[in-house]
Amino acid sequence: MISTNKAKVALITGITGQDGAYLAEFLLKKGYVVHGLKRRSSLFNTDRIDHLYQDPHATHRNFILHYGDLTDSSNLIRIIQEIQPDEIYNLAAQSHVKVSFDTPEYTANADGIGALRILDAVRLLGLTKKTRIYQASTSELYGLVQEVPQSEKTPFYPRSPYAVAKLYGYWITVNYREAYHMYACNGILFNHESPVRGETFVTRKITRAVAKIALGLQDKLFLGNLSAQRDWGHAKDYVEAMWLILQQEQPEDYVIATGVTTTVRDFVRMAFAEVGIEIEFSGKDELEKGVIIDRDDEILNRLNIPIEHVKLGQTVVKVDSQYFRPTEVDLLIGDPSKANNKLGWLPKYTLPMLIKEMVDCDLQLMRKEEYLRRGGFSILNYFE
Ligand code: NDP
Ligand code: GDR
Repeated sequence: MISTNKAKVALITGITGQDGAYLAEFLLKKGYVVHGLKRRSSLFNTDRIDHLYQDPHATHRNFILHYGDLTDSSNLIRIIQEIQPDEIYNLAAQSHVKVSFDTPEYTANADGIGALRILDAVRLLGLTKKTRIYQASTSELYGLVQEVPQSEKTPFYPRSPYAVAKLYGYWITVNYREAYHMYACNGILFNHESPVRGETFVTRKITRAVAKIALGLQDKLFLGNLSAQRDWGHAKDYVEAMWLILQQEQPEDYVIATGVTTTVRDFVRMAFAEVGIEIEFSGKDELEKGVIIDRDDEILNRLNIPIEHVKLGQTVVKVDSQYFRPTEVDLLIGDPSKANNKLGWLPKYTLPMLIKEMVDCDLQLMRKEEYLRRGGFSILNYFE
């Protein structure tokens, strides 16, 4: 049986993703009954939410998962009808910008039409007065720089199939709000990261590599455009903003950002500095590389990192053009004034705090890998 003590009911699409996991935890703490939409996959894909899992045979549950997909209208309609949610957070998406160039049609279907399917399900089910909808819009909408910092008034110029699909999601949300008087809002969120960020996004790719290089498990980190600038915040702060957006009297769209921008190159420097390694970059474009020029023995000792893993003069970062995008977004820096003033939202994390948390967690994770490797357990060959 599902709890019915008048707790608010939320549906989160994309619950197995980074933001879905943080938001589920946040809403559960607020006393919500949380339903999540989960895709069927050939392997378990619930690592980020396993700590929230509740026995499906238990009498009272406030965390319930449903199989579903944003490309499947009938399934969405059935789940929404069954749950009758007070709030829907539409976070599900093919969210990788580079991958969207390889799978543009699928990305349009899931990220663009997916948003329409949610909105239209609520409309068709007669829930427009009851159900509030949050649409996960993105700073990628700004794309080619029109002005900085970017605010709710800055014109959009999307630069990838992902961003174009999200542009549709943005405008269909505005349109349904105006046409059917729905409480439907866009959060235009700038990049936000965490220790559970997907491993192929640049921040996590960097923090994982820093941990592996420090522990002698990897030699080099290959990256694409080091000059891209991003406004990076922490996912934990950003899911609170999502919730606040749905608690206002009037439905409106909000930019959520820190207002500080940093290059990928500086993120790399800061992440290595966390483990006591100083990097210097030299060369240009595809020939740019990062070399270890100094080390801080005190930090290395404190973190129990063997000094022999940190060789002065060693190249640890190289550029590989396979990570370049056909069209790039060079500079993102958000103006969160509206969210600060109207929602009272302020991020608690700074970028150094975020990087420290991510590097610390990845060091812990890689130590586990190192331990397994040393014990001969790392490679299980099923196919021998
Ligand atoms: P993730 O990539 O970590 O998570 C995406 C989630 O969507 C996963 O649960 C994934 O499932 C699910 N999903 C993908 N395709 C489908 C589909 N067709 N049907 C149902 N579920 C699907 O993204 P984030 O958590 O980082 O981002 C959440 C949302 O916010 C996304 O919409 C993203 O585009 C947007 N966004 C993110 C920002 C960021 O910096 N993180 C900034 C601005 C916007 P599975 O686990 O099975 O892959
Ligand atoms: P982004 O995030 O494209 O901003 O989209 P990502 O971390 O993928 O890239 C950020 C910047 O880093 C540059 N870069 C690399 N990126 C990746 N992934 N891998 C590399 O090796 C690499 N080297 C350099 C990229 O070119 C880019 O400029 C994220 C996603 O979460 C979207 O879903 C979300 O909408 C936006 O943030 C806001």
